[in-house]
Amino acid sequence: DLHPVRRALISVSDKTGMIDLAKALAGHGVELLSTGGSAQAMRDAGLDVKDVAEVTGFPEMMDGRVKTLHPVVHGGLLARRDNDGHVAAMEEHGIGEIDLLVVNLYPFEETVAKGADFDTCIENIDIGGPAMIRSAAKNHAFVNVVTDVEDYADLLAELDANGGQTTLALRQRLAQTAYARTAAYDTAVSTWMAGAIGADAPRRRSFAGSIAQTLRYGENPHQTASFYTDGTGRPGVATAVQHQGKELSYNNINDTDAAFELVAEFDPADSPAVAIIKHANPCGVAKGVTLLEAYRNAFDCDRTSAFGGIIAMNVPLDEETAKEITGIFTEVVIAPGASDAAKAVFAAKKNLRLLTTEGLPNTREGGLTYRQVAGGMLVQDNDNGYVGMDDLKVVTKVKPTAEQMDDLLFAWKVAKHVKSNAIVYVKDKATVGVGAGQMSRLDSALIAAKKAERMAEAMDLPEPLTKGSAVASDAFFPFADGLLEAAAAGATCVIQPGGSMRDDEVIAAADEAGIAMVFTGMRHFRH
Ligand code: 93A
Repeated sequence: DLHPVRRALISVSDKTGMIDLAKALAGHGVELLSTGGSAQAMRDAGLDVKDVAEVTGFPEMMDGRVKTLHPVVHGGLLARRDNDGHVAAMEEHGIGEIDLLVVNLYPFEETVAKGADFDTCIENIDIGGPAMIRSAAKNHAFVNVVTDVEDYADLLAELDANGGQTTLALRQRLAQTAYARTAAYDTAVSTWMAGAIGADAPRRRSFAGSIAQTLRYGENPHQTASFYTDGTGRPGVATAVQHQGKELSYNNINDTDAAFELVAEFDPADSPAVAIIKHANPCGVAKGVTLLEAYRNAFDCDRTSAFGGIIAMNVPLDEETAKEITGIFTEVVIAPGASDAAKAVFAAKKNLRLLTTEGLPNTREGGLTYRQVAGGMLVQDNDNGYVGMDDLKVVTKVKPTAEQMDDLLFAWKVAKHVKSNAIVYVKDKATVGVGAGQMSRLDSALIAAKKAERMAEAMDLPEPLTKGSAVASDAFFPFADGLLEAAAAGATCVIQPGGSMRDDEVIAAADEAGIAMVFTGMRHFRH
């Protein structure tokens, strides 16, 4: 199954490594064909190269829209070398075999990411490139198709090892990679277009991703995994710069995302905020006058769980906070920047990963989330729902004070990022108890209160910080029991969506307990 490479067509937008590749091919006696810019660059490097236009007998036309779309090119890529009819057709029409196609496409994804206008994006949709890639990949029994600069080395290694020939195994792998590339490319175009023309979001969209990293393993060591970026350029773990520390793991990436998306709910112009995440749930979130204060208050919510956590902040990391963070073991810190002094503090902690981003994600922005189920996929708008002061409806006799309102809205923002059933107690703009992921809302309320009791003991406080706290519930209380549990833990005000059949009972219970309650009219389930 070895097949020689005698003639190659090179047409690349990203010209990284192209000259070295072309020189090595010439060294194996391979004839080089190429398109405009690629041919020019090769000629400038002193290589002997023939223009595709010379072979087709047609000039590149219509601003390059038509340059390789010709039977002389596609016949040369698609003809089976072991089929007499195909060989006869080649002879009859003067078509020469093309054994190697090297193509990378117009940078459509990068053009979109740069925020280019509609017409510019359209102009950057490559047509001739994907057509050739698909032709060559179909005929991989004879033809090599290289679409990734990373594969140049493998190709050359085979040519060196086999006297200018390649194995079927390599051609198969290259063909599979090629189809993955054209599939991702078309999906990127379709996803962009859905947004550009305002198409109903979850319909007719599919995931467009490029592989960014092959991970050491998945959620568990026996699972393989990789990380894909979607080209949206959203600030976060996918676009962050890693300054130090080991490679991120699957779980690190998942938790870092949860941490940064949560902390981005808090406007840095208002005050610094910190979120500490364990297993995708927050074990402490706080605002502070300084970043250091925010970190300390977040840490005090659950000092035990914070060990080995992931920390996100909404302002650049400073030196004092960096010093404080190094006091315990932390997996990852993500921030919209870090001072040189802060980086210097972290440099001593080799295993601590520091990621910085260009700004914060906009949590109000639209987008899609995907979740696989056996045999299918669930696609929905991301939860960019927002509740402000004006959206709240006071339903109890007692009204929350301005300070309680602040804590209620803070608790509500955190609850949005806690796995359901979520109960979040907050005091003075810091979480003091988080109940996550329980099958009953009552249990979440109990667990959160219990954790607050334990922290009070550990910190020698006279009473748990849930005394006099604000509490948020991500969905309505179906019965009064969950609310009564929160009241028993000391909550004096409640925020919840409302909308239960038994709202009247729940409101009556709140009135009886003398606590204030507001309805948001919006639910924040998160599963
Ligand atoms: O505009 S196209 O869709 N029409 C074509 O016929 C065509 N053939 C190759 N784009 C086409 N290409 C693309 O040109 C290749 O995929 C590659 O990205 C680029 C290389 O152009 P140049 O060699 O002029 O830099």
